[in-house]
Amino acid sequence: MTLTPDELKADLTLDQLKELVGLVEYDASRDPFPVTAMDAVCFVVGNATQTAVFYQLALGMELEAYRGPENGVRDSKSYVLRSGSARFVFTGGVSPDSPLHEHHRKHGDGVVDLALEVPDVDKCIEHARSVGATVLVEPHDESDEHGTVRIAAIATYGETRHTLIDRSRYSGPYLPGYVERRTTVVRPEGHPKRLFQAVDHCVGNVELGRMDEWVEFYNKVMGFTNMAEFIGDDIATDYSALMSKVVASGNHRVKFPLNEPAIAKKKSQIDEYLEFYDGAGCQHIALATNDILRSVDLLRANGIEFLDTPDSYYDDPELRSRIGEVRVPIEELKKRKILVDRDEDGYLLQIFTKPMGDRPTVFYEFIERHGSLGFGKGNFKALFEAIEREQELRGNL
Ligand code: TYF
Ligand code: FE
Repeated sequence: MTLTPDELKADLTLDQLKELVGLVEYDASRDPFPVTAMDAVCFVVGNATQTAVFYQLALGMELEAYRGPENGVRDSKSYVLRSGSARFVFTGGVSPDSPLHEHHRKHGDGVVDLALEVPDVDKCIEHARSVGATVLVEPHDESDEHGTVRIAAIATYGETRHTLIDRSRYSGPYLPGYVERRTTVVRPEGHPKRLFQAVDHCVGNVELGRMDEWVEFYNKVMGFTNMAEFIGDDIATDYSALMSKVVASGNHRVKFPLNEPAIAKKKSQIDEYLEFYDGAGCQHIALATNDILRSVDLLRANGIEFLDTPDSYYDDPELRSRIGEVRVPIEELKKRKILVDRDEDGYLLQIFTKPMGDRPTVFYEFIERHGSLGFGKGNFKALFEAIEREQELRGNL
């Protein structure tokens, strides 16, 4: 297992990364579709220029690259932001007839591409095609003065895609066509370098009855394996109103939980997403931090709103005994509404934002892992109750 150039640039060590996102050993030589890491999470938004400033100010990200009319791309503006090894790209339409506006009218702000870094684009595409995947972009080279990238793309759920990128022969700020552009934001003194270090997992919401189809897609096309954590029928009807399975790349560097609505007593939060996103799409992105307390304090001060957790969650003696000792007194978590879960491998701290945009669709999770490779199964009940309280306030329950 080695670090990617992006991870090295973010001065993360392999040990730090293993702790941050929970990596496992595996035999890459038998992988039909080797994946190194997430390359970027790419969004189409209503106003990329303002979104880029918001993510710098509120989420502490650094602007790194840009492409737009000034570089000969008349139709769109794209801003590339980074925090540690996490890269987000925000694109908006410029000309009135840009197809990006059509995408935005339908879905609102959303994720269009979960781009993956792979060592061999052609091998991945050959395998994907042989098992029936839709190839959206054929493998090809793109070059500029910084070198060459090999690029292709396959379709996944909804209008989402996975671009596959081999950037081992490229040293530019992002991709050919982009120019370096640095943040003009001046951080207050004592501000930490970053509020999160890596993407931990990206969750997809798919239509009722289609979760297993998409799990099979990731198994067959991308060689991803199923992780132990899932929400089945039993839990679904009791309180979650959703079913969930998790697929992961060989070493777990890339983890994709998949949700579908369940027919329960209440309208599922997944149905609410599907209605307002107008189809399947990416629901939440979990961002790994090594200091969730500090991150949450700063994010709140920057105006980010989180889901509420009732005091009873922390006062529950069953939770207290199950959790045991964590790195801070439970009171510190209670003050900030941070959730905590423990399993056989260790524990994790996590918190969820409210939806980031106007529609009740995309949100973020912040997660600090201490050995646990899970997703906070012990918190599902408290979490889903909190989500449903918001859903009810919106009149969608
Ligand atoms: O990614 C996960 O599985 C956890 C739990 O709608 C979760 O973050 C699952 C479904 C959901 C919100 C959170
Ligand atoms: Fe999650």
